Amino acid sequence: MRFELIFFAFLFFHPNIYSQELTEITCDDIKDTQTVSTPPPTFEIKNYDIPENLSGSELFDYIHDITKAKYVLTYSEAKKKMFYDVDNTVCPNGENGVWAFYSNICVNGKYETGDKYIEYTDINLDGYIDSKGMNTEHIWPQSFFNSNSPMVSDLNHLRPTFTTPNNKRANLPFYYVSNPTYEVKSSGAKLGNGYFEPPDSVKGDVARAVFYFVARYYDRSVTVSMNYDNFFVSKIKTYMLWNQMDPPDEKEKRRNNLVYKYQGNRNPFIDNPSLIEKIGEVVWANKKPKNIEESLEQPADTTLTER
Ligand SMILES: [Ca+2]
Repeated sequence: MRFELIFFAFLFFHPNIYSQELTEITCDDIKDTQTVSTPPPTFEIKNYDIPENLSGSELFDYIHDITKAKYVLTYSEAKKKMFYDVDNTVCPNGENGVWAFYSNICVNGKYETGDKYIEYTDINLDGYIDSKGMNTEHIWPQSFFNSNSPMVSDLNHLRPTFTTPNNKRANLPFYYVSNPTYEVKSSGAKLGNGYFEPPDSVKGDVARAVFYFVARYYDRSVTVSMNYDNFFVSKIKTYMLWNQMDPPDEKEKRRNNLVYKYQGNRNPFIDNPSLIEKIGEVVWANKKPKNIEESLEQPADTTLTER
């Protein structure tokens, strides 16, 4: 008893204890947001002011620089923001809900976790009932960057999907599929021939997210155990076409603003899709991620030139 009293008196009157704690919280805030209990900051929603005269490589570099996030959410925070706000809009019945990205189906609700947006019957007509609801799709697959931060939590390339379409897509490149082995009949998403074809409703969204990812992260290790040529370079023309075929709709523009609110960055190709053309196919093909440049120097590696 006496010992406890002395101990609490020590805690109460010892100024160093308090200052030390305060210092630790400040450090954690900078290096690891996961341990901080204070809510993440939010930013006043703004658009980028991109000089009209920029094009090609200069425009690519400019976009690379301006799209750096002002705040990196933890992966768990990012998922909460996505399900509760960023991708939580209005369903056709006028109530809140989340659109399953590859299924083009809206599931009512306002929850922070995907498992609450349950598929009770096979509403997306893919032959499976996703009783575990939705999870988080990384348009640029996590395995290509070892689930590292900041890529893993960057809402610009995250989307809510039913669990089965997400599993089926796995880490496949996006491209047209002619003889599908799996199909989401509610939307037209398909799997086959080593590719995943997103539905027409989000082909442009996929293309703009991929172009954003390359511009933002080409200087990071984002091509681990993958064929960059098959995944991106040989698909640039197709992605450019998808960008034109499926221009940004209100949902995509709204989410772009909300991403800015939470991360302090946005996808400029959603604000102005013509920037993709202005950078140009050749520049997109030549701005290869760092580890690709390194592996290209090894003459034995032939997989990179495979089409
Ligand atoms: Ca289903």
